[in-house]
Amino acid sequence: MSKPSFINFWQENGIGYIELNRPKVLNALNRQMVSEIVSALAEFDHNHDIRVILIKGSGRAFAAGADIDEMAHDTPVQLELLNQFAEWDRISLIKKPVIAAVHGFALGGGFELALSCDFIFAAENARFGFPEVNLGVMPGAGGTVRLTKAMGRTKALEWLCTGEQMEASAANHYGLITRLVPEELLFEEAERFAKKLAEKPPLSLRLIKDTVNKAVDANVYEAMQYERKNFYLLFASSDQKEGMEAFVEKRPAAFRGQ
Ligand code: CO8
Repeated sequence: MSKPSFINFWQENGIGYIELNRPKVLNALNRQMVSEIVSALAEFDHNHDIRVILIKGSGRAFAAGADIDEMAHDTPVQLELLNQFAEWDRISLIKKPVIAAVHGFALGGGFELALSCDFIFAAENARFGFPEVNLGVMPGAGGTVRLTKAMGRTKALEWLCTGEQMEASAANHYGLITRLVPEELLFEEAERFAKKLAEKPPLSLRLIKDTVNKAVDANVYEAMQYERKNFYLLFASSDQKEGMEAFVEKRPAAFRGQ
C-alpha cells in the first residue's frame, strides 16, 4: 500500500507550487513530509518549464513545527543514524527562487522552512517563533543560525530563549520578511511576485541568488570576486545577448533560460 502524501504539488505558468497538507495538526512536519517537500523542490529545480517555486500552508497555518509526537521518544543515537538533516540541507541547494507564503503559525521547523526560502510573503495573521525552548530542546534545522544572521545576535537570542511568538509586523520590522500583506491577499500577492520573477532571465536569477548567498558568509573581497565571475559567466548566455539586443532595439526581451 502506498504511503499517504502530506503535500500537494503542481505546476502552472512557470511556477511550481507546494502546499503543505496536514491541516489537522497545523501542518506539523513529520519526516515523510520533509522528504516529500525536498523531493518536490528538487523535481521543480530540474524542470526547465518551472522558473519559480512557491510554498504555502493549508488550513490555519503554514507549519507549526516538526511533528512533536514523532520525535518525542527519539534517542541521540537514533537521530544520528537517521541523519534526517542531510535531507533538509538539500533545501539550501535549490537554485531557483523559492517563495514562502506564510499565514498563521510558522513555528520551529515551520519557521526554519520559511527562513530557508528566498522570499517570505507574510499575512498579517502570521506568527513566527522558535518555541523549542519550551519543549526542552532548541532549533536543529538552521533556526539559530539563520535568525542570528537575519536579525543580529541580541534580538535573535531574545526570541530563541523566550520562545515567544513574533507578530508579522515585528518580523517585518526586523527585516525577516519580504512583504507583509492582508491575509485575504496573501496568495494573490505571493503569486503576483512569482509571476514577476518568472518573466526575468532564469540564469540571472540563479546567479544572483548564488552570489547573494555567498555574500552572507564570505568577506567583502572574496564575495566581490565571486560576483565578478558570475557577472562574466552571464555573458556566455543567450539571454544576455537577447536582453541587451532587445534594449537597443526598443522591444521587450524574450528570455529562454539559456
Ligand atoms: N507537532 C505535532 N502536532 C502538533 C504540532 C506539532 N508541532 N503543532 C500542533 N499540533 C497539533 C496539536 O496537537 C493539535 O492536535 P489535536 O487536535 O489532535 O489535539 C492540533 O495540531 C491543533 O493544535 P492546537 O489544538 O494546539 O491549536 P491551538 O490553536 O490551540 O495552538 C499552537 C496552536 C500554539 C501552534 C500549538 O499547537 C503549539 O504550541 N504547537 C507546537 C508548536 C511547537 O512547539 N513547535 C516546535 C516543534 S519542535 C521543532 O520544530 C524542532 C525543529 C527541528 C527541525 C525540524 C525539521 C523539520
